[in-house]
Amino acid sequence: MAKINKLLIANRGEIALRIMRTAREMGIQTVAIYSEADRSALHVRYADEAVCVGPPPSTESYLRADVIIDVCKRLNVDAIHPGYGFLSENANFARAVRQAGILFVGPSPESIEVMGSKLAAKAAVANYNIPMVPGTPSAITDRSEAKAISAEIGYPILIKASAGGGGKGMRVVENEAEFDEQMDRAVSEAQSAFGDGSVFIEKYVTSPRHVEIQVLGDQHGNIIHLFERECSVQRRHQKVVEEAPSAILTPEIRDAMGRAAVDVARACGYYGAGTVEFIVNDKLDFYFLEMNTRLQVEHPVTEQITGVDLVKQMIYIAEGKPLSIKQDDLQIKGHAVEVRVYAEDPANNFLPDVGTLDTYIRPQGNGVRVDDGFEQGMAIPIYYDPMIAKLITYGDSREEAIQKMIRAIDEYQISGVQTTLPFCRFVMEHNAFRSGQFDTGFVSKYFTPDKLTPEPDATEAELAAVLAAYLMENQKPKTNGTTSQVTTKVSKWKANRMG
Ligand code: MV4
Repeated sequence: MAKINKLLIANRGEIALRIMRTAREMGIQTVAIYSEADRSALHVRYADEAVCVGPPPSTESYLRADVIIDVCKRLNVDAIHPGYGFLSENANFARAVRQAGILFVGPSPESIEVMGSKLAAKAAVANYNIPMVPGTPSAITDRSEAKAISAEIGYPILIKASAGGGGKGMRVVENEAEFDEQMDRAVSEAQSAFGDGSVFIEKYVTSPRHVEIQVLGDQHGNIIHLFERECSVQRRHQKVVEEAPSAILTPEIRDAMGRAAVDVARACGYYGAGTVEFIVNDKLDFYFLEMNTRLQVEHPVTEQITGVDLVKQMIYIAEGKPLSIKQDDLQIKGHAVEVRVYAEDPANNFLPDVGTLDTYIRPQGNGVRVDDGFEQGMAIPIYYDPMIAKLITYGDSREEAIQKMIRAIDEYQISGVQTTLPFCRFVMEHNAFRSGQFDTGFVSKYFTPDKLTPEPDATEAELAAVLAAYLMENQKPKTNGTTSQVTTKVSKWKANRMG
């Protein structure tokens, strides 16, 4: 069994820090890589060693597989954690890492490859009785055949790119008259975006919920699931709010989805942390869509409700250890909600608003977790994803987690850039969200910029502070000789501490 003594994190920002924190707890040395835009980033300062791998554009730095592997050889790195995005789902990278004799903290290149193709994934799970949306099992080659199948399953249908993901290369077809035009678009989009024009057809499930199951597999064939995350609050395929558990699943459906997810993982010989994505319709029928072969942005909500450190498990798995957690050991405790804080202006069509964090004060207190990679005074680079932070709250119940979230959002102080915090507050306050009765159409159905409650401006806040100070002053007990004893008497311990 391998022992990882030194880990390189091939990523930046909050996830690089998140991974390094666990590595440090495990006594593992950490190596950061960074681009010229990230010289003073927190992940660079946190690491035991840090190496600049190139200019700001990620194609010249965070995506330079060759440079990163060279750094590993030079610094005697045992393993690479890719985080999410960048090289995390690149089978060729995972293969090159393996060939260089370095451990990849993630699945095998073969699993990444199979799940990277929607059609290969469908083929892989074909023998496992996994519920799938009716459609074509392979790439469309014959249009008249495809039209016949579409007529049979019934319009509307979806044309999806096999190499696609996250909604890219997807086309809704309402009726047969639109078929050819949408087909041409889908194929050319898929060809130019992924270099692979293969597309397939699925019945269009209207207003679905997005529910995903976290799985962990070891290299000995043991696979467990860590329940679901509800990710239906999205805008343009960008998740905004995630929670665990889902407000709508019954224990029976949760169990069935969990078992289906484990089967999906088993079908591709999966090891590491992975996420099996399902859509759920209004009758709570669920269908397998795709598997993400990485640690996901929203993993903290699963950690909060299970008490499992997913990064720690990933590292053990990469070392070849058998899973120490059994399915029956796991239990959902409490409820967690995550909101993504982006440097985007929700009042202006979520336009990225990069700039400097003139004020940056995190919320604190019981049940609040902030995963971020910034400090006050730092600039948000234009080259990367504009996510500033993930704000996660945890409570005994969904209601408590939501109340904590509203409190935490109100405590968060950010100036210098517009953020999605007011939008997240809108979601938390909304009846549809509160009741749990929402789907992937939530944002387009309910949100318009006029729904944002304006944040108190500076003059208002100052006025409030002055007023508060005045009121406090007038509430102080009148001092006299008899009470002075109470305030001046200091214990020996405290006096010593105060030096
Ligand atoms: C679907 C669907 C409806 N019917 N497939 C979008 C992202 C990609 N992972 C799959 N997606 C969808 N596939 C069928 N057969 C609706 C979506 C979809 C969606 C899925 C999850 C979360 C948000 C979504 C937003 C729009 C469409």
